[in-house]
Amino acid sequence: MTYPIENIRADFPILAEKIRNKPLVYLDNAATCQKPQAVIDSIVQCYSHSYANIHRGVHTLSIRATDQFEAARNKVKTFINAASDKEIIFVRGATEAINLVAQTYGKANVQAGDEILITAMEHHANIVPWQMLCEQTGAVLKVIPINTQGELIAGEFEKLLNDKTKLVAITQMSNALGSINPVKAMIATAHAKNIPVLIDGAQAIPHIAIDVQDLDCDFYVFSGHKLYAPAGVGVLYGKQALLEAMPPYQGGGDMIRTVTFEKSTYAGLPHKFEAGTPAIADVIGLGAAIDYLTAIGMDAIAAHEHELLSYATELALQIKGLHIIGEAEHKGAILSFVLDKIHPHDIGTMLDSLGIAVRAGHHCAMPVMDFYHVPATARASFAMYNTKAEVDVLIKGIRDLIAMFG
Ligand code: C6P
Repeated sequence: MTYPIENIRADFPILAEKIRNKPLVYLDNAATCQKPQAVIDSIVQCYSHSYANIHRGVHTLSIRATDQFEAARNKVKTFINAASDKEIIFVRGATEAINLVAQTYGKANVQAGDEILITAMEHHANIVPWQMLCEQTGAVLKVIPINTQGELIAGEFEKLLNDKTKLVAITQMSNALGSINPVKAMIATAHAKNIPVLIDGAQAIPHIAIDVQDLDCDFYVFSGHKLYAPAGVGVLYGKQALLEAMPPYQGGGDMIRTVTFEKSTYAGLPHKFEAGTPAIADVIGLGAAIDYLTAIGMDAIAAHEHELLSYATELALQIKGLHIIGEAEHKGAILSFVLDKIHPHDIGTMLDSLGIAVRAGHHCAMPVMDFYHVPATARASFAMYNTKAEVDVLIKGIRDLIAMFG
């Protein structure tokens, strides 16, 4: 079946926007992606017909909202093939999910002298929470190095795993480089030494079909807003036995069973980790995004984006003075680059004047910038609704600005 690109584009109202009198070419999808009408409608529907607080009221609206909220949890469970709804914890995003694991699983299991192992291509969200845990416990952060292509150096992971390693926390796909890591094999290697693994799936989830049982990861985190869903909601997947054994993260309403001034007891999973009123409509919106993606098919989306990346890479390589940052053999739809003599921020600003949105900066991955000795990169990141014609506009824009300023 041919990929229904025109229908998909028509589903995203913002793609019809003009930016500076030019058709919008939105290539900042790794930062956050745009929302299909089905997601926007689900939020309008919620606030128009089904909105009330969840898990609390006996009235009809509360029951309706609760049913839709829990239906979204079940959709997430199916989407990533978790074994149970109890393994799906709604949080604000990938960042909160990692902090949750660090401050609950980490505090309960990590002691002075222990090690947490990450990679050199992590986003700050998968570095800083572990540094904070290390400061609190006296544990040590260890880092798997990368080569200049932006791949983990073969053999280094195995060398760094030892009796002191208490957790491995790795990104499935780098936001700064696009590299896709062999996480399934790495999880098996860590498990052979009884070490649990957290996968940061923030970048991978919109591009790759995820099966957490097949990966056998212990924790998997992602944000809704990078998956065509509203911002403010994300998911922590954890294996049930691990989540059961972990202490709660925050205290408050909805996460308790009983409360007296002397002692409180906690609710079961998943509510133990969901203190307070959640982003009800946004969770329902996440469910709608999953329905939308499932109808198109993650494999079809992956194939389309792969084609876009190959096309963009081929054209970018022909531009003199353009250097791609991140040339891993296995890559997701991210093209990070620098230009001779033109600062990435200027690239971003000048492309904006042509209606093209790219991100320019360190991408919350400062250690990656340090490794490549660049202050920043320009980053074009592709989504299910982008086209080769848009890649052509980007490439022409880059060529024009080199001609003007290079
Ligand atoms: N990367 C980017 O432009 P939050 O902010 O919690 O939704 O996601 C954090 C996060 C964690 N891991 C990875 C690999 C990420 O890419 C991100 C977010 C965005 O690259 C915003 S900095």
